[in-house]
Amino acid sequence: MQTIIQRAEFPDERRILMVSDLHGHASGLQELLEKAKYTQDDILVIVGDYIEKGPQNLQTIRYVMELCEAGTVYPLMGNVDIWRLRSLLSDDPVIQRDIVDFSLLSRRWWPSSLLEEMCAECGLVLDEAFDTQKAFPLIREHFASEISFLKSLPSILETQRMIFVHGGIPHEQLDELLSVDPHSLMKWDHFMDEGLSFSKYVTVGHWPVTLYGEQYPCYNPIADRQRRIISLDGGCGVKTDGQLNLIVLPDWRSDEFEHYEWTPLPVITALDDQPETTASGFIHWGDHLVTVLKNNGETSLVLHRGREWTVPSDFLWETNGGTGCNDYTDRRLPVERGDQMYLINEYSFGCYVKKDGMTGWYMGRYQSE
Ligand SMILES: [Mn+2]
Repeated sequence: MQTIIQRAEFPDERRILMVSDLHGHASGLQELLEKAKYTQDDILVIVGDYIEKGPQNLQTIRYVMELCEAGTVYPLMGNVDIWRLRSLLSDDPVIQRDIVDFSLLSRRWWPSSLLEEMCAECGLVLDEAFDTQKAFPLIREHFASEISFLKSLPSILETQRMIFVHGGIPHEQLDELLSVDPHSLMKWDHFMDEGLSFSKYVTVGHWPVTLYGEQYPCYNPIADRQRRIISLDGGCGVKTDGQLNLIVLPDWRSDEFEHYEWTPLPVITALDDQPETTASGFIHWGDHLVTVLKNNGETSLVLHRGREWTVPSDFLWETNGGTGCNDYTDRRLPVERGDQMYLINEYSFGCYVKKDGMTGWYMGRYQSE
């Protein structure tokens, strides 16, 4: 598969909605579009990664296909999408096996996977003995329209004032990118840390924005207006406290936008005020290895970068490299009685919650919605 550049002109006075990294959350997208009162007068750009790490993989592809039929929608390809396609379309058993291994392994963390759903729909059994040489021709035939939809997706969309790409671009001479492997434009980790700036707004997904934070987890989109980069990925499906982000521009010439979020977490209402406390830091993925000093049951005392932390024991997981800790902050969020929040986890001493896109602690009483 090659880099595909699509060029379009956005008409004046039409809203532009942007979303990325759906990762199998069709109903999340649907709820977001309802929140934003999406109509067929709007333009919708979906910056890639439709599948895996969520419960509704086939449904998400089909929902996006329907949206494309009905309105002005620009879907782009993400790194997970191209990775899956390369497996499904390959005749090499080793490359084919990639999707099988992922799907079997992903049962440990996620409710479903694309291959799992494809097999269920075709009456195939997905297990260690799965024979890709036999099954793939069936799958390619049964899901011909979904596969050809994914195959058709461009790597880059360029408009008058904006460029959209799942991971990132090194510069704006886009035609020079026609010869690079499109996967490198889709899987560009830490894109905002490259120090690049652009003349058109470059909107990306892929890298959960919370990983750019230094003090505490925050999942709201980042808009760097000086360097002209907008980063959208709220880590939905990847992080327990992640969210789907939708940005709405009133018109393609606008610098300001509205933001909507969606998460499957339950909503609670605070019954007490709580003053904010400063975070003493942020343990996050990529720098998540800790040493367990003491397991006290519900919590554990761990050492991270020379500092002792008390973290809930259910944040800890075993990896090949040692013990990992999920994204964690000790910050207490500023809360006023009556505020609504999402409940991530409840402990005897307080609740780990999310409010206004930020994660932290709330130690007061609450009421469930
Ligand atoms: Mn991605």
